Amino acid sequence: MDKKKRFSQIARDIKNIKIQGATNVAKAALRAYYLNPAKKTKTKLLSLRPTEPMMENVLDLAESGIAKEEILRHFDEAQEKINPCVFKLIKNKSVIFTHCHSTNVARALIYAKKKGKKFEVYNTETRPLFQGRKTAKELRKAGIKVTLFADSSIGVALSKEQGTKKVNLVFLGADALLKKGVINKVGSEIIARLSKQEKISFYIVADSWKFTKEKVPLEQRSLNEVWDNAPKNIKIKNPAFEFIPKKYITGIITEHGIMKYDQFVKKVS
Ligand code: RUB
Repeated sequence: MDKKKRFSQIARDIKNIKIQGATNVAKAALRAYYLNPAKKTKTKLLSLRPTEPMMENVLDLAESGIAKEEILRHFDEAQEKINPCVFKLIKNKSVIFTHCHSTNVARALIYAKKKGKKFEVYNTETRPLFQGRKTAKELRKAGIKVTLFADSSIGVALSKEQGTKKVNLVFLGADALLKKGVINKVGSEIIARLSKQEKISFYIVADSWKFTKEKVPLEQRSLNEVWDNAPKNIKIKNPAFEFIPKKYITGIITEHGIMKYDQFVKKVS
């Protein structure tokens, strides 16, 4: 495949969420950028997922002349530092709740399992694109016990109702780390609020390169994802992300360690 075709393929896969999650999007965008390093390439890539500051941060580095391999190395190095922090927070027999699909969260949980922690995971299917199924399959393949809930069962799953166990920890990924809180998949804010109400520790697990001081737009996605061929007289909204204020966040785990949210902001500002 020539470079032009490879670029279009990656761009399509990012747009259609075949490549999803901040980490995978940033890595794929980097690969695509190096096929034709130019301003217009960068602009095109950034337009595909507007709520992804890590993609912008890595493309800025690429534009400034830093080698691809050097930038790519960061992702694994960050994850290797995140993993033991997540491990430390998990007690044996913990029930851990997560949402959507986050590479940072999934890798850390798989690491904890491999290192002998005994825990199980509750997760949501994450409509309309069902990224939760990807999480469930990945964790199950690693031998982790997983229970999948419809998004509308979040309240049941988090509040020990109808036969569910007490959730001890919530680990969510992030797309953007801002001064006053984080942006992640829709559904995250209600999970954060319920966690506070139920006194469940709520942690963000994320590479610090997702931090930005800029204003981040919230991506609105195609209405067909919610209801393909819906009757024309029904209005549909399909927001992809939402903001979680820092008051709900027990702590943030990045390659800099486990920190209070304000402490993290101070560190990276
Ligand atoms: C994915 C999502 C993930 C973050 C973090 O949304 O909200 O929680 O991107 O991911 P989408 P990671 O499926 O719309 O991209 O930990 O992989 O960087």
